[in-house]
Amino acid sequence: MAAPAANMTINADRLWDSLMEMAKIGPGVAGGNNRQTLTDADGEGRALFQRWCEEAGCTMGLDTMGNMFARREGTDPDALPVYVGSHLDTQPTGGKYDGVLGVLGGLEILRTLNDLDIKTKHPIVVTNWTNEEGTRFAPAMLSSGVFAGVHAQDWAYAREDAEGKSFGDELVRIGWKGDEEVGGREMHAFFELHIEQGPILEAEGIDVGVVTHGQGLSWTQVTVTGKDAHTGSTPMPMRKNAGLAMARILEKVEEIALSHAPHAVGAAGHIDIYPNSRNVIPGKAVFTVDFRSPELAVIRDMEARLKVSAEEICTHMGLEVEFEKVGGFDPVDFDETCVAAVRNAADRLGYSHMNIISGAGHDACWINQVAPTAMVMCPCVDGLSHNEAEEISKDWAKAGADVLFHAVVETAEIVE
Ligand code: HGY
Ligand code: MN
Ligand code: MN
Repeated sequence: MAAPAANMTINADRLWDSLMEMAKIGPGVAGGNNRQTLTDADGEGRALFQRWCEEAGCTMGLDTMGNMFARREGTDPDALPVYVGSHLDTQPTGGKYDGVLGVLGGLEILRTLNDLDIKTKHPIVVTNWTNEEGTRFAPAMLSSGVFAGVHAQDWAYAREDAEGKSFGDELVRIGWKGDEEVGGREMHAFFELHIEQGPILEAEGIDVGVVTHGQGLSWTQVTVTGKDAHTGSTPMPMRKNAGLAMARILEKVEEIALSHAPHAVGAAGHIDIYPNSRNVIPGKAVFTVDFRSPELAVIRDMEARLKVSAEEICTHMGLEVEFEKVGGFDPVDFDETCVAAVRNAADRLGYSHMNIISGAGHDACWINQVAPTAMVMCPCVDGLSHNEAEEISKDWAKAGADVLFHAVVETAEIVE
C-alpha cells in the first residue's frame, strides 16, 4: 500500500488551536477541564466537534449510545472505513488532552487530507466514544464496550451517577441519543492517539509510543458496614468503625500491588464514607479498588487476596463486607499489522519511538475485540494525567498526530 510521503504532515498550529478552543468548554478550576460525560458541557463540546467536522466536509453519524462518527468519503464506498478517534469527556479534575487529543488528532487528519487534496480508497471515520472515563457512570469505556458487544445497552442505560440520574435519561436530556443501532458498523481498522498518562516516554526522551499491549483493569466496589455511633461517648472496644476497616483494607491493597512489583498497581480513587459527620463514627464505607497489571493471572490473584484480606479484617472487627465487580477488562494485545503501520510511520517521519504497554484503559482496548486496532502515544509532562495540571508540548502533539496521520492514511490506501 502506498504510504504518505515523509513530507506529508499535519498542521500543528491548527491542531493546537482546536485543542485550546475545545478546552474552553467545561473549564476546571485550575486550568484543566471538568467536561464530564452527558453534562451540558459535554453536549457543547459535541456540538463544536460536529461543527468542525461538517466544515471539513464530513457527514455525522450518531448511534443509540451517543457515539459520534464523522465520515470522509473514500473512492470505494463499499470499502470498510478506517476509524480513528477517542473521547471528549473528561474527569472532574481532568486535563485538556486526555481523549481530546485523539479525537481532534483524527479531525486534523481529515483537514490535512483536504488541504493536500488527497483521496483514499477506504472512507475515514473520526469517532467520539461516549463516557470513556467511567467517572460519572461506571464502568470506564462504557459505550465502546456496548459497541463491541461487551455490555448490553439496557444495562448501560440503567447505570446511575451519584445523584441517581441514569445514563439513558441523561443521554436523552442533552439531546445526543442517535437512531443508529450501536455496534452495527464494521471497521477495516481502528487507531487511537492518546497521551501516555505515565512518565516513561518523557523520561526516555522518546517522541512516540508504539503501543503493543494494554494492561488489564479490575474495579471491585467494596461496601463495609459497621454502626454509626457517637465519637465522644462510645468506648473504643464497642465501636464498629467502617472507616477504620476501610483504612486497613487499603493498606492491604498497597501491599498486594507491591507484591507484584514492578508492573502491578492498586489504589482506591472512589471513596464514600457515611454519614461523613465530624462526630459520628462511620457506620458505612463504600470504595472502589482499582487493580491493574499486564498479566491476567496477577489481576486474578490481587482480586482474590483483596477479598480474603477484607473478610479477615471485617470479621476481626465485627463488621460486614460485600463486594461488587463494577468494571474490568483483560490485558490487550493490539493488532500486529496496525502496530507495524504505527512503527513504520514513526520511522518514515524520523521520530524516535519505543514499544510501550498502555497503563491506562482506552476505547481501543474494547474496539480491539471487533477490529484490527493499534494506538499511538505521546509523552506528557511528568507523566501527570487525571489532574488539571496535565500538560503536553505542541511538538509532542505534532509527532503523535503525524504518526497517526501516516498510519491511518496508509491503511486507508491513498488513490494516486
Ligand atoms: O481508567 C482509565 O484507565 C481511563 O483513563 N478511563
Ligand atoms: Mn483517556
Ligand atoms: Mn482518562
